[in-house]
Amino acid sequence: MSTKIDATRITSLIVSSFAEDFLADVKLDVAIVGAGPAGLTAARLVASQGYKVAVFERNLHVGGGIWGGGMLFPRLVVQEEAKALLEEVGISLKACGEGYYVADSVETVSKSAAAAIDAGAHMWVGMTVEDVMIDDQQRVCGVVLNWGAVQKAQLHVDPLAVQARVVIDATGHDCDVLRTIERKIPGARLDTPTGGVVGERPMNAALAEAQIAELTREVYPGVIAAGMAVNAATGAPRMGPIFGGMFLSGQRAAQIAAQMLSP
Ligand code: 48H
Repeated sequence: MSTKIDATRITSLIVSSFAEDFLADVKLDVAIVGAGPAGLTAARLVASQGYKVAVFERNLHVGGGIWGGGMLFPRLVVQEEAKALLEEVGISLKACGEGYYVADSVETVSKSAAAAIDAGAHMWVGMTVEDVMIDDQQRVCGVVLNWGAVQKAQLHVDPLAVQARVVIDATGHDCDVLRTIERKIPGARLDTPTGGVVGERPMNAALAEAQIAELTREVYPGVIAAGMAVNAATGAPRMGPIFGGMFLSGQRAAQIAAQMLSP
């Protein structure tokens, strides 16, 4: 039987499928903001434990800073400690000696995203987290969403809200969720050296990579910071295009989320 093409049928399939899937994600165990290496790794590892996970990404594509590699050369370097996290999703690594490995950016994005989806994580692209929801104790209990395009066009459109038991700020250099908390919750104290967003320090790749998994933690009640967002929040140095720490931080964030969710 051949398919009888009907434009209005296509329209209704798109809208009804979107509505059905989005409504299923209105109450989550974990909302992950940002689909870079830290967010995608956390998504895969939390979802694989059976938790209900969705990733919200403001761009129409996932991958964050992976695509650009180092200065637009689409390659990433990872170190020995992170090797297994890439290999377990099927990314081929070129061994370069002394514990260095090189991965292709397109393969890394594609396989990291596919593995997170296969583990059960849902991906919502083109959606910006513009605010958080808080409960009466000022704990973060969800994210407030708008279309990325609405934000870019600076339209006055009110957002929608999604409840989450844990939120992971994986927004990279911006640490957007934590900055929102600092700006909007009077007296909010983040678990950082200053109680607020410190801002990332200049490059020290060795120190940054050594610290990042350990720095990954619940920075505000209900919110874990992962990836570059941790460095920006806590005043740690940047590391340039060595990406192992991003995967390791995503893994640590998934472990912390599972501890927070376990009864
Ligand atoms: C929805 C948002 C929002 C928002 C931002 O930048 P990323 O790749 O982040 P990480 O931490 O996973 O990886 C960092 C790495 O890419 C990097 O930049 C490195 C290693 N830099 C070192 C150096 O020295 O420069 O991904 C973050 C994602 C992006 O896709 C954003 O579009 C997205 O988060 N995002 N999505 N709502 N409010 N803010």
